[in-house]
Amino acid sequence: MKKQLKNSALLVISMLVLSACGGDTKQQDSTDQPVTAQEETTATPSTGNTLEIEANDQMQFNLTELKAVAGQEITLVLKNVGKMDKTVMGHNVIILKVGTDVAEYAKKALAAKDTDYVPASESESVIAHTKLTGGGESDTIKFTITEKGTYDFICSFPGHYALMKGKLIVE
Ligand SMILES: [Cu+2]
Repeated sequence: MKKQLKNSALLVISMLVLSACGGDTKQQDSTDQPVTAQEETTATPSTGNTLEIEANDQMQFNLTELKAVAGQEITLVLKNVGKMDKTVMGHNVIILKVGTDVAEYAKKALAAKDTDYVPASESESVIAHTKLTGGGESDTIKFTITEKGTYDFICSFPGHYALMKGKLIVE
């Protein structure tokens, strides 16, 4: 009889411990959720297929990753938030086909001053590109990518490609 009581007391204690543990993990879950939601909003600041990217006088894009949906028209806005003239600190966005040798493309672009550093000989490698912008200017382009994949984008102004590059992820 005494033994039985002891056993049931142990059972109650172990159940309490178990439920306390369950409560703990639930609490952890609810605190984790807002954090992951925040991460998602910072990773994909653009909604739908309208993408906006900024370029500045420090030779930087504000984003290194853009996300879009395959098969739907993409609107890409390049905002040059700098102040310098396009002859000294010009910026563009060139989206390249998968398999393009990006370094080689940038090299060819160096010699294409007459066409704003978009080499005509390499047009087969280009999906879309903005015009060359100077400080305070912007350009909007529209294009569609039907194949899902990860596409390189760069600014082809001489010397910029090393810093000004990123990935367009099409899903
Ligand atoms: Cu640039």
